[in-house]
Amino acid sequence: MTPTLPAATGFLVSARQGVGRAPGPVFATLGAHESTAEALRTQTLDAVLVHSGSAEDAVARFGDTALVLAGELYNREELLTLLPSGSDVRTDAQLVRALLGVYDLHAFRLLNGRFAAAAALGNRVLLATDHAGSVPLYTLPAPGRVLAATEIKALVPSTADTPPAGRPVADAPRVRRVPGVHQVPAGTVLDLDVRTGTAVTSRTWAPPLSRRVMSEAEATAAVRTTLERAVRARTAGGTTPLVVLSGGIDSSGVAALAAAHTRGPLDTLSMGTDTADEFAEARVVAGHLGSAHREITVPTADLLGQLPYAVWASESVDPDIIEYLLPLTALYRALDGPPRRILTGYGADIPLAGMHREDRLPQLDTAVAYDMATFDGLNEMTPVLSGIQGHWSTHPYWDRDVLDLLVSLEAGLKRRYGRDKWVLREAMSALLPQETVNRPKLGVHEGSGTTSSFSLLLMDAGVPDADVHRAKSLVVREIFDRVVVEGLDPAVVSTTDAVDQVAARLKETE
Ligand code: IOT
Ligand code: MG
Repeated sequence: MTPTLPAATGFLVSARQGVGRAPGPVFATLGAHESTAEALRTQTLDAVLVHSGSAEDAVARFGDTALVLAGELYNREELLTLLPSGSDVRTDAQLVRALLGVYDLHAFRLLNGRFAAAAALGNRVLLATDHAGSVPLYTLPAPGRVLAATEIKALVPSTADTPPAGRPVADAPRVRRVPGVHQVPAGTVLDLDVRTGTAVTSRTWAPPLSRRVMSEAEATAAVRTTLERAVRARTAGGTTPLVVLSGGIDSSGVAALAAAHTRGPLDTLSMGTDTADEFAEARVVAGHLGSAHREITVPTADLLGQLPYAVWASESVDPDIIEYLLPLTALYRALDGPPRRILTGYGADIPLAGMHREDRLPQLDTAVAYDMATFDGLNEMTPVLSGIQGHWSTHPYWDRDVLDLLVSLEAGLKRRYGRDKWVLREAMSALLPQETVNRPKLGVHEGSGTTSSFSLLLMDAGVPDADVHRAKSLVVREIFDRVVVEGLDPAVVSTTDAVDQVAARLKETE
């Protein structure tokens, strides 16, 4: 049974040996805060959970082990078969805790989910991400005290609370301008000793490097079945999901599969701006599926004004990623009302090389290999994006099983008969109108006019054409320093001020 939201959508934990105080919780994720303290034999685990009503379900305690989990699992049933029958396991946190008892940190190799976890056992602290690092996790480890949180801003020291000197963590990248803070990589467990603050890193997942040869029929059937299972795992239960629908094959495929698992009509939502939209294409799909469909139009000036919210939520400094996330941020912020479970088509273009508009197979597979080797740390899948409005998002194409399958298909199945994402289009062709199945790719940054209007804003401020991309990067960093490092409210940070500053700085250095 999948509730609307997971038990917790974020956390700040402090594991320590002696006495001390945990820092005050600062999150962009909206929700009630609940504090818990678990006193173990040799350490205390303090946690602040962001939750929507059942915080206790996100904590599991047994003997000398305590675990907190933000997010959810998608392979509960198969995991339960690994435990003795009659095991007292009701929540995902209890399930992971029980698996830790059997497999220790190797339990994390078994999970298909969207989560970040922190566990205290003996003198150890385990910090774990899902295979994709889709719920970002950060740590500030020091001798005697390990801090960890799902948002960087929760680990930025306030002036009242001078941090202990952080320990370097091998293989975990440092966070820009926040001393001592590291990001836990995707598909990784950090095994820290709370006495010394030192960490040993174990990878629990890696993108497939090999490619599988399959017949057309075999490949399309596998894609259909695996994706169907991923959508079902994300929609089981009583709540009607909301699919954010562009009318492209990725989100339309998710919507079609979700409609099949939803009692009553599915909810779908599209956004556009005053300069561009894909409303007509999305309407075709909504009409075909009989969904309760809504359209939201965001004026372009408003859209660009929300850049500080996109950076605040994603804590990403990659300008291309921010351009994909900005229209989605605006969409989620406009989604008033009770918390929703949101399904997206995000991420399909990465294993299928949909962004590359590439006809040649060697180049296509180079793009897949490159993108799978570089996604970590970009935070494009973060749940905080919709979390700032109290919603929970999940991305079926980055389900562990779907991703493993899509990445590993030989390139000729991804590009075939002159069509991009062929195997996905073919797998979905019975469920969608032919015009949707055949529609060429249009990125969200293009369909909403985000890329061009952001460029225009910079050029109007005097940035020469050739410097626009670099200027975007500087603007995003400038905003990151305000809303993440300094902790300013995004409502008081202005995109145009950041643009003007960057334009002036570029002029000086000419
Ligand atoms: P795109 O594939 O256009 O959009 C991602 C998802 O956002 C869609 O599947 C849909 O669920 C939602 N969406 C997009 N446009 C709208 C809209 N107008 N209204 C409502 N919902 C919408 C960028 C991209 O092209 O997004 N994302 C790529 C890959 C990123 C590259 N990252 C990387 N190399 N690490 C993707 O695969 O999604
Ligand atoms: Mg897409």
